[in-house]
Amino acid sequence: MGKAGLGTMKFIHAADLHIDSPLRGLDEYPGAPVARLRGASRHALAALVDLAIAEEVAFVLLAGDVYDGNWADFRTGLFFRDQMVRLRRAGILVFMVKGNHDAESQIAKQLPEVDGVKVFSAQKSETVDLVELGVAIHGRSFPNRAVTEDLVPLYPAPLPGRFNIGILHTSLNGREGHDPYAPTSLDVLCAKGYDYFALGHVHAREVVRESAPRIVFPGNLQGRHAKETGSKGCELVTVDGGVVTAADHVSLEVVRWHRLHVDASRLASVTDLARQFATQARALAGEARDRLHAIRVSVVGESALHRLEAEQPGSLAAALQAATQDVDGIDVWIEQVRLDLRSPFDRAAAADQPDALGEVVRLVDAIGADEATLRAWFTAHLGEMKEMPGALAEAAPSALDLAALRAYLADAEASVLVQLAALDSGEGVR
Ligand SMILES: [Mn+2]
Repeated sequence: MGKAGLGTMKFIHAADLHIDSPLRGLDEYPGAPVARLRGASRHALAALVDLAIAEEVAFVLLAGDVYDGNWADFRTGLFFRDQMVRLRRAGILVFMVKGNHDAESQIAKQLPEVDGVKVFSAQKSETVDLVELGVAIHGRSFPNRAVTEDLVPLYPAPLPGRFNIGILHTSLNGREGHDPYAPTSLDVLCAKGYDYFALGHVHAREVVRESAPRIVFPGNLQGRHAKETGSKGCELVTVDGGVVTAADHVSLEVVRWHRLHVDASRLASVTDLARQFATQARALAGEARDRLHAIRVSVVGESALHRLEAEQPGSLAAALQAATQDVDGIDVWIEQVRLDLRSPFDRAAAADQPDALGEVVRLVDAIGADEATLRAWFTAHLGEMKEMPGALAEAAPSALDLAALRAYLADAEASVLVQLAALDSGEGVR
């Protein structure tokens, strides 16, 4: 497998930068660190360039979707160009293809080319032979957004005696949540005779094949929302004698997204909740203390907190917000709080009682008996509700999943039970 006489070199492989991705909906989150979130894709690219210079890599591969779409104005392109100039000054080459988001037809604005930055043609596949490095790089850009054919058979044959790299924007044989562009298969890639496939398009990092050839989706450089969680960055690859001898993910994101579940079943107060959250947030951040941690929190379980929230809506979100004040040395922003709580309550015993409480429980059981009954009831009664939970107000009941409907039903039951309890204790709801 080795190619005798080839020395040691390093390169970087990244994809899906989505620079200046619009991050819609941020305005709906009061207190969101909007500037940090909006600037994150740029700062991550600057960090990539810093890494390339520090590691003295020979070249950087960018496998598509550098841009999210046509630039709102020239500043997006000028920022990227400036980073490319930094690489050129350090003697580092760049090879890139255009993906579906930044396909030739998508980007109307133009800027002058940068020496040392090769953008592969959208009309035909091409090869760049780097004789001194013993590397051949093959690539092709997307001419338009929806490339439906397999591009790999159109890629050139490997050059003998070279470390052959293919840069390709592709959904491979299909990846959940990603449009099926330039589909291909592992067999087709393996049969090509290359040494490394630098893929792009899929935002979650995936080593599709370890070696011969090594095939990798590096994931995006910076997560854009709470569904793109965890460490994001690039691949730093070392090749020695024509063989990959080291290949590591390097974390470059400046905002790291998380989804955090807090089990509230043993929590009885807002202080308990804040302490539990702080412990989990510290564990999530780990050693990555130099960046913003954006967290979507779910508080779940059968808990006394359910009644507390029913009595004083907003208490739990405020407790979590307070907890971020207590987490020293870690920058935490809570993007959203989702509650899926039930009150501890002996429902079976209550259902047997001939009182108002028993009647409520029996009614809720009847409504929730099966999915059809539950959906029919929600559809019939939505119009009568004056104060609907946020998500219910926006969504049609047919679009909500069963778990969500059951959670709303449980919430409704808890609210009624709280009011009944208040009547009992003489604090009647007037
Ligand atoms: Mn893409």
